[in-house]
Amino acid sequence: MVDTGGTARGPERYFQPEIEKMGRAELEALQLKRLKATVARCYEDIPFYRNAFDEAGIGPSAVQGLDDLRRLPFTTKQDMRDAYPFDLFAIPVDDGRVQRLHASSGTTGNATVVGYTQNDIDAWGDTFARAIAQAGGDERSILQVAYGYGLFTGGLGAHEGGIRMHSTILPMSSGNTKRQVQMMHDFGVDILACTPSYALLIADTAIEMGHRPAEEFKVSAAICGAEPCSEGMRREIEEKLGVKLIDIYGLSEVMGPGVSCECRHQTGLHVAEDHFIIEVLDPETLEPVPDGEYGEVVFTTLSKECSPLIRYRTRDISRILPGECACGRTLRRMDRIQGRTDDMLIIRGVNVFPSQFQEVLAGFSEVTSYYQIVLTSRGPLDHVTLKVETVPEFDFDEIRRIEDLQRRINAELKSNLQVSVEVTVVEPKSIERSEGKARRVIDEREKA
Ligand code: DLL
Repeated sequence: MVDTGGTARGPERYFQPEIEKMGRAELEALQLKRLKATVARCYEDIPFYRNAFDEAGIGPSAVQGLDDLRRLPFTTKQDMRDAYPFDLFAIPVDDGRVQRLHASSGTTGNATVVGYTQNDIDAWGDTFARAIAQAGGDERSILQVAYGYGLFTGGLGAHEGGIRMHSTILPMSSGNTKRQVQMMHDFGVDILACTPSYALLIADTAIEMGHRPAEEFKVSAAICGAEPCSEGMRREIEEKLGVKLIDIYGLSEVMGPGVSCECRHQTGLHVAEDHFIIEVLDPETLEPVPDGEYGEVVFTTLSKECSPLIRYRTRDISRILPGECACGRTLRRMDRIQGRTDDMLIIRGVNVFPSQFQEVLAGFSEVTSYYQIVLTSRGPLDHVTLKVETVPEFDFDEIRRIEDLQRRINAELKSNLQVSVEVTVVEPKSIERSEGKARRVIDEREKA
């Protein structure tokens, strides 16, 4: 753990400053060296890639510069499903080096399975340890891991970060929320790691239990990811818990939490560019979009031994944020995830992401961050109902106030997103709570 430099607001913390602040030319040289090695290994050891390269008429020596990445074939989630369970491994599973397996939930089709060697686990831990430093933590921190442990990468990814940082880890996993609150309070936890939905539930539960966490608890940061969190929801969690919420991104196919993470300036997520190359592409043409423009995020792994991936199409929508960050890190930043190409709703011809509803709701002090979008069929048309919960102080007995609030939210949605939806405000606690990723969209449309 190294403290270097300093800002008006206290010292900036880094876990691996030699990498996090590496000059661009040196970083790109490191990326190129690792990219060449990854491509060679994929070609040698994974028949899927050898075939894909051969089909594209390129050999492993095709990569001479970072720009040559564009000539390489893509990998999709379907490719990973088709490879179930181990066909995309560069190392045989029984070779003695594959230490751990994680898998996505696989609600539709086969799960995607990813293997980790000890080096893979260490690199993963390093990236989460950077997140701990970015949240202001160090080896003296008590880290409460309230992401689920198991095949989901949240729990064990955060846990590895705690190990690499030498923090004290409280491996709670998700669930048992009152106990989470009690231990957070009694043990003097200073960093919470969980999904934003769960952070909000923990905050609300603490308040219901009679605590004033923002004043009484030692917790000062929350490292939250795995699902979108609007700025309004971020503020609500920050105020209720008295923390700074750092957004962390990752996906099980590529590594798990730590692929990118905000620093305390909260102006975009620094990508772990020593381990991954990020590209942002137009999802239709698959051509790169200029920095600052939104597109589909594509990652190539640079250091993974067991499950390397070339140009993995994440379906997540973001953009590269140009310019330097005040924290001194040179690792480029991606914006917070706007949505996924596959969760976009088309409402009467207008494309919207569920997260855009969240942003509009953030402007209303009468409602909370608990909302749900219900899709139903009305004849040939899709009907959209937005259910949103009011704050406890809202007077539910006054029908006129309810109708007025619904009308105002509806008008705001119309002017911001150009969509017309039925807004229903509901009483506090009527929307299902989540200990992991919240279920925001309920699709009850009749299947044709
Ligand atoms: O959610 C890994 C993770 C765990 C990330 C804990 C951060 C913290 P998956 O279950 O495979 O892995 O889901 C990956 O979740 O493609 C995004 O659509 C979404 N996602 C992940 N992080 C964020 C985030 C984990 N910070 C999918 N903001 C990704 C918005 C996120 N969406």
